[in-house]
Amino acid sequence: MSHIAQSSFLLLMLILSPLFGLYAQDEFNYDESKVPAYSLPDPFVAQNGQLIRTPQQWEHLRRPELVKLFEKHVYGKLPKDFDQMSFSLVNEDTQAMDGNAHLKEVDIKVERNGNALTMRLLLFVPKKPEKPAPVFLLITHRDPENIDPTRQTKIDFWPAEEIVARGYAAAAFHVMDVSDDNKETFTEDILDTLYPEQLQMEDGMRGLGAWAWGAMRAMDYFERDGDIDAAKAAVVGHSRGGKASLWTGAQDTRWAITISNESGCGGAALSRRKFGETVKRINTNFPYWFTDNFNSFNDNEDALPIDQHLLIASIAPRGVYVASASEDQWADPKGEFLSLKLGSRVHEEIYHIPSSLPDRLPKVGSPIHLSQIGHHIREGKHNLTLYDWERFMDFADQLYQRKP
Ligand code: GTR
Repeated sequence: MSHIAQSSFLLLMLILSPLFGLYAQDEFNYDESKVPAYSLPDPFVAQNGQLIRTPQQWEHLRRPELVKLFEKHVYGKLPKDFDQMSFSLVNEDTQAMDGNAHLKEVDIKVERNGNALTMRLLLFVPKKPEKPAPVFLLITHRDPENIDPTRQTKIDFWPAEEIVARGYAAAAFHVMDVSDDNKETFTEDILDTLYPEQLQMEDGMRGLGAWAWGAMRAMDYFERDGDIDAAKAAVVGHSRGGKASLWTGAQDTRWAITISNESGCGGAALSRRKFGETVKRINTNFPYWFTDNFNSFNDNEDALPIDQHLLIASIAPRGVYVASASEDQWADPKGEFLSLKLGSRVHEEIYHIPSSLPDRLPKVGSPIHLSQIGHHIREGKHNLTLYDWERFMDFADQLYQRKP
């Protein structure tokens, strides 16, 4: 194609692509009356039929078996072995953000069988009001300029200045350091380098699992940094990052708060509702996010031994926040809310943490913050915005009993 023909073709595609996107997404169900009847696996009955009533039974039987079911059928099992892990401060600025923060850029290097993977963690620690500071970690797949360490570019997707102003450390890493968000190149980082055998396994780690692995390595660092209060750490992800964030919090009990922003299918939304994005559609478009076994549930959601409310339940008794957006029907705000409501029954009935959410979907712009359970639906489109972050910080203030 000539340059001119190529650019007019690209222009035409650009103009038409939103329409194609719309038509493609229109084939999916957005009509509540067409949601099929479904029954969900019970959080309180173990696979051997035992009723689960106590924290002991939850922690030693039901929760571990749920995590195993999600490993086997959805996200794959995270490899835990490595030979060495080291942390190096590659850049710092003790006077970042006009002197309000201490910037640390840390390389986390993990070695196994003579190979190494390095991921970059970005961290702004507030100077006030206290140290060690509680922290929010963002798992991001968006343009790296969203987490610009120089702060020449400031985007609400990661409002680091506002986070620091409220006394929280703002941390982030880009998923491409661990596994590219790309069908063709997703193996190029952790999978090819550290754990190639995972690719041969039907329940091996894939993209989302790799990103959760990255979040856990960031936590390994927080535990070693005296400026950070690792017992008050929140993991946050938007959309595909939110799926990874929930999978992180479900497995790794070190996180005080797990936050899902518009994570939808394969995240907070119930798969059996088939509202908006479906299991088949996500496996078709993003085969590299989930383990191969997840394909057997394409158009076959009822056969899943779990649904996403049990991912949220696996986080209990720790904090969980589910955020949706009113125009983001693709991610099924109602399915996300139901998952939170049903999953947080474990907080309430096993741990007696007040978490009874209303029966009906809460109104847009009316956040609910009940000790360990948070929810809101923001007005607007699929995105992570300052409004969302402010609500997450309100929730953390209340949970940690900090003065706003
Ligand atoms: C969409 C995908 C969703 C969600 C979203 C995002 O294309 O269908 O599952 O993850 O991308 O990450 O923004």
